[in-house]
Amino acid sequence: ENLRVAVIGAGRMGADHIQRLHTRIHGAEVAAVIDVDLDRANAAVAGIPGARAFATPAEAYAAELDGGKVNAVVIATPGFLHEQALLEALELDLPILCEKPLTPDAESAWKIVEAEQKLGRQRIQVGFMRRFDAEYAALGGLVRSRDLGELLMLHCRHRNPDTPPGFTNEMLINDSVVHEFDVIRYLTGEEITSVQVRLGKASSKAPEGQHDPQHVLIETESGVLADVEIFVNAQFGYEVATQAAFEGGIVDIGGDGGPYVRRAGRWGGEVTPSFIERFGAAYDVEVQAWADAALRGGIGGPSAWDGYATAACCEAGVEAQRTGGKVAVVLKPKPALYAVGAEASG
Ligand code: ISE
Repeated sequence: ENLRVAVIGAGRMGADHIQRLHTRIHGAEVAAVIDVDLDRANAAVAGIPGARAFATPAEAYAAELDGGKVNAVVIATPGFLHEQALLEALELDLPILCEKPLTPDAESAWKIVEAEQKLGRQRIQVGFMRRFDAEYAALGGLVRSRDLGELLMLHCRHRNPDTPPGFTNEMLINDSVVHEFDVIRYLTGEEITSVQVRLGKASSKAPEGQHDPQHVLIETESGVLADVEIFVNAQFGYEVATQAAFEGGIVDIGGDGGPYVRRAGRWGGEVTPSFIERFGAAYDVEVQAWADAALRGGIGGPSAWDGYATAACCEAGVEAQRTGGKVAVVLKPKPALYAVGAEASG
């Protein structure tokens, strides 16, 4: 039996996942698309046989669709809307792929962890797709192999061309650096213990209310330091790259690839335009891993615990943005449900 997926939110990420599920993912099909903007939901299901548009998740869950009821959910609404959608889907015991962030703060994320514990099994996979990027996965393997000795430092560059309307100063942390929080935890296998933010010279290209770029300093349990340049109005294009310093060598990942062209007295190549292209292949692997695991009743990647831990980092990061201080990240004890990792964590 296939997964009959309801996709909640038909914005940029939702529309991308809908096409992915429809054209590239095995064992899953788009059964319903939910958006408060029903026109947008209708546009997203056009061309997908049997898929129907709804204005609310409750209507989609109640509907008798071709092949039966919805039996899995992808949540791709803005982060502040995730909590309610997650609780509703957990109530129905559906497998869930939730775009990042799980929720925007630690308290609401913990509520989700508690609801999942009550259910007694892991149903939520969080959309931290970088773990499924071939180069990040290879770097993770290198850390675990100890081939280059201990990992000591990470230098992360996270640059976006510009920001959509409504992108606040806090979202530099909650929506963008949240990926570094997750990937640093993934690479080191450790929790993050503190976050510090320095605001330097600001770009005049940043919209009102945003201080851009920012420099974020992150420390893990064993003392690995990671610095992040978060620069979300960098104009030139999209870049997510990391340099890792080990005891025995230096590793770079995430540089632009593709054809290197020499022509008419000039050399060059194409800059990646956005995260959709940069992480397209990673999203495919991520969603396939989720679908495969969901069909077996599990999750295939980062868990609600990862969503909670990164939410706690974000909260510390936003406080650090405001105060300029070094803010400790304090986590509640990890529940036994999350002691065993996902069957494949990317
Ligand atoms: C966006 O929501 C993403 O998830 C992208 O990966 C990130 O680069 C961007 O900064 C976020 O706004």
